[in-house]
Order: sequence, then structure tokens, then C-alpha cells
Amino acid sequence: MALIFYSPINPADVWEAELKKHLPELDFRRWEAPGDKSEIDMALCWKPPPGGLAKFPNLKVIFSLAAGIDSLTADPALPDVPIVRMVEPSLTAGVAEYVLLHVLRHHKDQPRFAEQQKARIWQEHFAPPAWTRRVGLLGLGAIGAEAARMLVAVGFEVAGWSRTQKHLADVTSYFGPDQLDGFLARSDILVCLLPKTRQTDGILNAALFAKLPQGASLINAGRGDQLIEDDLLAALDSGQLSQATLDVFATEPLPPAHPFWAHPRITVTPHSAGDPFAASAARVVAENIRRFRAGQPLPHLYDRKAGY
Ligand code: NDP
Ligand code: OXD
Repeated sequence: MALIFYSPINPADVWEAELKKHLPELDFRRWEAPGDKSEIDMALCWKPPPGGLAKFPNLKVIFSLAAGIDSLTADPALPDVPIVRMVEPSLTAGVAEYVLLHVLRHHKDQPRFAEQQKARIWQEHFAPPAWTRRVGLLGLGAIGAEAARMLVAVGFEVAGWSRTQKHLADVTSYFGPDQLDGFLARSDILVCLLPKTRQTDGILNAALFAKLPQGASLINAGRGDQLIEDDLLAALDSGQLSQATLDVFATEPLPPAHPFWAHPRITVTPHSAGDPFAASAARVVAENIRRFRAGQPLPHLYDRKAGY
């Protein structure tokens, strides 16, 4: 039996070589040359064309190249097989580093200094110490927990909001819809690391922004559909929000005419907060393939009921 690979961004030759270091016998097939489709029982992919995976009649498992599996589950013809999310050290660390970088930029008012530099303005602004800055993480899962750990190490006052209660060192846990408002009221820098689900779509909206301290800032590395774009622009205009850093968008690539590109208080990055580095992630995927072949339980399975 064989594995079919598809990704518009992850190079197939690199992934084949890295996987074969751990599984030399692996029958690795590329999307453009799948051979006999009935021999494919595993898929490793990111954003496959809709309906594409339905063409493999004996598919038994999907290994996602991404942590978020919404691009897979958006396919109405997706085979009803287990989906293993990508949870591996380089992706987790990469997104957590992104969060740390942009929290520090917001904390130290770096976008304002960048604007001042363009205009050759020499003006100091004093940032309070990190331990007085309250960072709030929406989503305290595999990535949120690591981002929290890094932020705590720098000295920020960190809280997270999740569906279920967490017990992480020096991180205040808020959970469930009832505790969202209390979490927001204490979040000077709000970071979104939520998966895209029916419950989280549109969660970053005017009502939520109004519950943050005035002048709070936003970092969204979750999914673009979680943000109501016009509400963000209005909150920046009114001063309710001071700045935003966005890595994910409802339409990707972000269209050239989109107002976010030129907004003085929005930083845009092209869905690049983190990616699985093949040499690291292939080790995890290979182990999951071994587990699948041995009929052992698979980790980080997509939970259809929870939606992530
Ligand atoms: P996890 O599933 O490990 O964590 C998700 C977190 O969100 C959990 O803490 C979960 O709560 C919480 N959550 C989900 N739904 C709700 C809800 N309705 N209310 C409150 N909390 C909720 O995922 P990862 O940490 O691995 O990844 C998170 C997301 O980050 C991905 O789905 C993807 O969208 C995004 N991502 C973005 C990347 C980028 O490059 N921009 C790269 C990688 C990921 P609980 O713990 O209780 O289950
Ligand atoms: C994602 C990823 O889910 O890159 O965005 O892993």
C-alpha cells in the first residue's frame, strides 16, 4: 500500500527524502503520478484540490501537513477517514516564535518607531516593563501552550482562553464562553491561535474588541475567517485598538487592493507564522505511519464533534 502526497508549498522531493530516512520501504506517490489509485491507503497533504482525495477508494487515513485541518474538512467529498493534525516541534516553535516576536513589537511600540523613521521623527516613547503587560492567548492548545511558555519566560503576565481548563505554570486559565469576558478585560495584547470552527468564525468582532482595555492590540495567527475585517478597521479608527498584526486572511493571498496592506497600524505577514520543517516533521509523520500500520492509536486526531 502507498502514500499519496500533495502540497502547493511543501516540496515533494524533500518530503520523500526525509520520510525515507525513517521509512526506507515507504511507497511515496506524487499527486501528478499516483499510479494505481486503489493502492493508496494514506495521504499526506495540505490544501488538496476539492474532490481530489475522494478518488482514492481505499484511503484509510489522512496526515495533514498543517495544524489546522479546515482546508481538508471544507471539501464536501472528503472521505470519512481519520485525520491526523500536524503537531510537531518545528511548527509549534515557529508559531510560538512568531507570537513572541509580534507581542514584543507591540509591547515596545515598534510599528510607531517604524512610522517615525519614515518621517525622520526623533521621539521617544516609553514602554512599561513586560511584567505589567497582560497578554491573552485565545487558544491554549499545542501551539498556544508553547507561546505561553515563551511569553512567561520573558516576563509577561499571561492568560489563555480555551474550551477546557488548563494547568500551565504561571498562565491563568480561562475557559468556556462564560469566562471569555473576564479574559478579554485583562488582555492588553490579544493573540488568536484558535482553530477555524463554527464557534470561532467571526469571533474577532466589534463586540469582542469593545471588551478589551482601550488601546489593546491584536495578533491573529489562527484563521482569517475568525476576523470581521470591517470591525477591525473601525476599532483601529476609533482608538479602541492601537494596532494589529495579521498572518491569516479570509482571502489568501490577500488581494493587492485590500486596505490592510497600506494601513499604518496593521502589519501583514503572508500566512507564514510557522511551517513544518521537513527534517523535523517527517520524523513525526513517519512515527504516525508506523503506528497506523501497526493498528495503534493515532495522536492529535481531528475531532469531528468538536470541529477541530
Ligand atoms: P489545538 O487543537 O492544539 O489547540 C486549539 C485550542 O483552541 C485549544 O486550546 C482549544 O481548547 C481551543 N478552542 C477551540 N475551540 C474553542 C472554543 N470554541 N472556545 C474556546 N477555546 C477553543 O491546535 P494548535 O494549537 O495545534 O493550532 C491552533 C490553530 O493555529 C490551528 O487550527 C490553525 O488555525 C492555527 N495555525 C496557524 C498557523 C500559521 O502559520 N498562521 C500555523 C499553525 C497553526 P481545548 O484545549 O479546551 O481543546
Ligand atoms: C496552519 C499550518 O494550520 O500552517 O496554518 O500548519
